[in-house]
Amino acid sequence: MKLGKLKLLLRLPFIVIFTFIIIFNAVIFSFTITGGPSDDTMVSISPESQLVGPGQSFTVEVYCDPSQPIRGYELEISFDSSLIKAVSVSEGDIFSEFNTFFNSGTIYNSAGKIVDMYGLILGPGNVSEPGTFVEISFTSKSKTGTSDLTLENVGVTNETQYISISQNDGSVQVDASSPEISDVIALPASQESSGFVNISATVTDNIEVESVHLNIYYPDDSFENLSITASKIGNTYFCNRTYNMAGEYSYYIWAKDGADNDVTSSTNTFFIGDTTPPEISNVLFSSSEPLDTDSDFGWVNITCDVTDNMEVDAVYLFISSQGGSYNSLLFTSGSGDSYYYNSSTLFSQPGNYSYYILAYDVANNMDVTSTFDFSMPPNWDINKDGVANVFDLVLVSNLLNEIGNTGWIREDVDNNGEIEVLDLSIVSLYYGESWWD
Ligand SMILES: [Ca+2]
Ligand SMILES: [Ca+2]
Ligand SMILES: [Ca+2]
Ligand SMILES: [Ca+2]
Repeated sequence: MKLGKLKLLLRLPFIVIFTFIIIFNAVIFSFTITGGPSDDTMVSISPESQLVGPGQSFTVEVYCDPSQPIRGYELEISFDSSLIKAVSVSEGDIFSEFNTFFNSGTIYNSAGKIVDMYGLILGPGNVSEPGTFVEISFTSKSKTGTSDLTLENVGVTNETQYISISQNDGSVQVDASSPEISDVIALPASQESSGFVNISATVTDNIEVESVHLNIYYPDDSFENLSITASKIGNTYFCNRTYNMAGEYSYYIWAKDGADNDVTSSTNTFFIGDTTPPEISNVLFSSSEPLDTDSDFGWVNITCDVTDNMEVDAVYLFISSQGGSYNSLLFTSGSGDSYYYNSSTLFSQPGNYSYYILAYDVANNMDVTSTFDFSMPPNWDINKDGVANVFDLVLVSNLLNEIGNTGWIREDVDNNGEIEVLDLSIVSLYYGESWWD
């Protein structure tokens, strides 16, 4: 007996420690499981929640984690019949080591219920490992909403009695609405090669946008599909980058929500290429001195410089005589950036002229100058004041009998190199005439 007592004394600390460990574990265990005391067998909907699209098949399992050996179960489940409908029930794997007696129950879709699902081990045997009681196939309808999946009348037995259980219900969310895409825009819609274009779109969803892609067709018809899901500010998704290939690009946005509902925006375009107009500068007008309507003596020369970031295509001179319509004439390309129009006939008719210069680059961008005026007096209006009168005669008379190069001054009206009475006669022929208008 003494020896027995000693053994008990020696064991006492271990007994105390083990007892403490058991109590401690029980306390911890009871806090880690929600929904019931630690000795409950857990019956749960798995997955606890899921997101599906409209008309989509999905499955739900009724999962069991026994706290003691079990050998039978029964259960019902209810759901929102406006959102989903049950298709079939099949036996789970929890008793797969045994022959079973299983009843898949009865589906009442209008009431949103499946009743009389049960299963048990045929003959002796029990199970302590977790597994599924049943697997239920559902199909979603076309309405958005969340259906609870509620376990009802759940019973689990061992060999002798129903055991205490705790249940975790679940839910399924039906997302029947596709994301919406708006404000699709590329800025600028026309950009220089290698310049930045920011393509953006507002994408929203009733639940959650899962992915947004930018699809681009290049001018050579090559295609690029870029995820822009991560490039967002608020609900605006964007892609700001450069493009080198010149030409027209088309693009659209594609978006998908978490339930695989997708949507495609309309197709828009932007342009990469030369968008900078040419520049006309240094417009200069020179003419024969003196002015002369005779093309053997008179001439005009209009020059300008035209530059472009890419390439100048053509430079035009537009001329209107006496307020009439404009006629276009092509400038000649000179050295470097210079262009000129040189003519002895362009202004050989007396009158008032207006002209301006217009330049195109190869991308059809245009620059135009302001309008310039030029007056070409007839040879008989010596002082170019618009009218032939005695003062013009006096000017010729002042130089009577002087000799020079042909047409060296306006007083040599007939350009024969000598101031003569004949020159006076030509002026007097037009005496009192005005050419100004
Ligand atoms: Ca949605
Ligand atoms: Ca240009
Ligand atoms: Ca005059
Ligand atoms: Ca003369």
